[in-house]
Amino acid sequence: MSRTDTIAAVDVIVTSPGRNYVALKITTTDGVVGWGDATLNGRELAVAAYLRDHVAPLLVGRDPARVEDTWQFLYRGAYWRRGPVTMTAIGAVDIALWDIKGKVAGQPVYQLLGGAVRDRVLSYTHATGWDVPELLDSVDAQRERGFRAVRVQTGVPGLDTVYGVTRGATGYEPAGRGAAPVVEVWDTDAYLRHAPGALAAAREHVGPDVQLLHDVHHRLTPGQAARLGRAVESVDLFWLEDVTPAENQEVLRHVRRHTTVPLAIGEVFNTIWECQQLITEQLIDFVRTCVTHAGGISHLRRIAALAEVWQIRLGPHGPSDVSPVALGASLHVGLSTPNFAIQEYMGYGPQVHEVFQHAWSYADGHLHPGDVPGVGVEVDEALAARFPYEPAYLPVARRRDGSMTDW
Ligand code: KDG
Ligand code: MG
Repeated sequence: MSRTDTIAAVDVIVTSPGRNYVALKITTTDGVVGWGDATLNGRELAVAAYLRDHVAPLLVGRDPARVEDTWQFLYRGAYWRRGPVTMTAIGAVDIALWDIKGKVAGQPVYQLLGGAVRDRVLSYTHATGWDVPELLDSVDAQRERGFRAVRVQTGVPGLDTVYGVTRGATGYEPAGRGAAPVVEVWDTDAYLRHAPGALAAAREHVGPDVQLLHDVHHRLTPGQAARLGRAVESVDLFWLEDVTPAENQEVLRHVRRHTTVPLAIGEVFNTIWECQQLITEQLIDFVRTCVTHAGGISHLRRIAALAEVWQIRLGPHGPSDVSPVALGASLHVGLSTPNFAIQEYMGYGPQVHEVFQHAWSYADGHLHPGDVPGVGVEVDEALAARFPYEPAYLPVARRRDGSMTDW
């Protein structure tokens, strides 16, 4: 890169190869292209507009090498702090600029972050079954694919729809295509009666050597969460995720007082400031912040550094709505960050792999970001254009009495 190299163009690409993604393309005057992920599930177009209308005009003419200064400029310069739309937009720019920096240096991003501290990144995937026998089959199938860590979710007797499970299907995709969200009926008591037994059955089935995880998806009060934690202690979970909505983080103290089950929280957090209390009061064991939604590689590294002081580890969000660009970026952090524990890897449909050509790879329960310069994910723009945006929303949840609850 010449010393006069500047950002020449910033383009936002919205594509739907099976599900919606927003990709950010930054091109320098030397012709180097960096890719970022700006996908915010169910609110994709808000981030696309934020980037197109408010960020792109500010980036043109800037020095692409100034990654941290650009982060500070977009964060402090907006005046309005935090929030998923802003932080996802900043995250996309940050990932794209790290991609450019790596390509200019001829190095994979993890080398610029200090080099590898491990040979590969442990990953977990999803097992899903409407009932326990179906779940156990699904766990077996994921173990055959080499996974040593598996998230287990089942249907709940009496409920027709449950987070993490699709009746009669092997895969699960949370976002539903259509002009409005699907309404799911939720019953916490039915869930609490069923979940401990299903998790115990999974443990009995796999024996001690497989890591099992479970996502409660923000559904419980602190008292219910404490009871569930106690009830599943013998299952020896790797983590129990999002037991409460965690907006009021104080309530996690109650959960901690009653159970030693490892807690993971943070996939909906956007900055270090939402993580701060949970980390410094040791209310969780794993931070789930995602490289896209929490301000990119630069900010995820900051969260990791704070967490390291408190012996808390990272287990970033990685469902299908976190694009292959973001997964690649997360893996560069994973390979180079000592307190990175595990990467969620839900996997993608075949069209996604065609649109997003990636150097990262999966083998034997682990992921590796690859050794090409930059982040290592390129978007096939011509192919992406063949999959236009389709309205899609995450479901909403109502209790049996019709009142809204957390999905
Ligand atoms: O967009 C929301 C989904 O990504 C989320 O529901 C998935 O909770 C999730 C997980 O842990 O993967
Ligand atoms: Mg989750």
